[in-house]
Amino acid sequence: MTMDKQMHQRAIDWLNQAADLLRATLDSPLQVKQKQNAHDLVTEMDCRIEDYLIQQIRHYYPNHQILSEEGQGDVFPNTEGYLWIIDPIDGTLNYVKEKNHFAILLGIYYNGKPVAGYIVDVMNEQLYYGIVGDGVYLNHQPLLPIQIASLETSLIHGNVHLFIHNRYQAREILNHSLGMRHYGAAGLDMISVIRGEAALYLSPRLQPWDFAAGLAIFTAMNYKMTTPTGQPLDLLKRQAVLACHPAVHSQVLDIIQSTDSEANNNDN
Ligand code: 2AM
Ligand code: CA
Ligand code: CA
Ligand code: CA
Repeated sequence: MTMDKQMHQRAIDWLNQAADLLRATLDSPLQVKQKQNAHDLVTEMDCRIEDYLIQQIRHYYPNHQILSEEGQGDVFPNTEGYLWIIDPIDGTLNYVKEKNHFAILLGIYYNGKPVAGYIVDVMNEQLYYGIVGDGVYLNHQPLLPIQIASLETSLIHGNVHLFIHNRYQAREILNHSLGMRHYGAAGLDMISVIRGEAALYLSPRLQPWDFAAGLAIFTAMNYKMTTPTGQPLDLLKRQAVLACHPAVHSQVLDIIQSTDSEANNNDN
């Protein structure tokens, strides 16, 4: 399915409106609630951005399905027809504590296949999008990524716990690289790979709304986003994710599979 131009333009308009609202209200008092633990937060702005985007989609595309983190989308979406996957604020902890390093993520899928992905780096006013069959853009200009030659000459991105517990041979991967960086917002960590600043981003646990936008952009670029054992991602499941430049994907899979411990390596 090729991306409909009007749908693309609308998605961009809505994301820009949502990003404007987040910037304009940045210094207003914020209601913050804990979800499962002290690292897992939701604010009224997560819900307000989600509500705004969903209202627009429902108005213009009442037959499309919506999967969204804070629960205002469809309760049991499936992959039939169009599916919009939304993370209204990716990096809510950063949003609350840093007022920086957070993003709005949107992936558009048709029959389970990526059509387009959008990542707004809100405080840098940067809109990244990838259209499958077309290419990847930063603020509407074609993006020319920094070239990645090998793991040995590259930085990597990953969650600190991965390295503490050495899941997916993370320390071995790190030892092959020049070092590790991490934003704590999956969409922005994926941007580092999209820009060629890092060779890979590895996360032990991402929800569909954390990876759907990035997966569509990666697909548009012919980059690799799989589970750490190289399996395709399931759009409706929480999984471990390896987002990788194609030049290093098979080497990284080999390192991960060289582990003795099956328990450290399962994809869920
Ligand atoms: P969020 O801010 O939208 O929840 C942090 O490393 C990254 O993991 C963020 O993209 C964050 O997205 C996501 N994440 C998913 N589940 C999480 C959880 N239970 N606690 C904290 N971050 C989580
Ligand atoms: Ca969250
Ligand atoms: Ca997220
Ligand atoms: Ca979120």
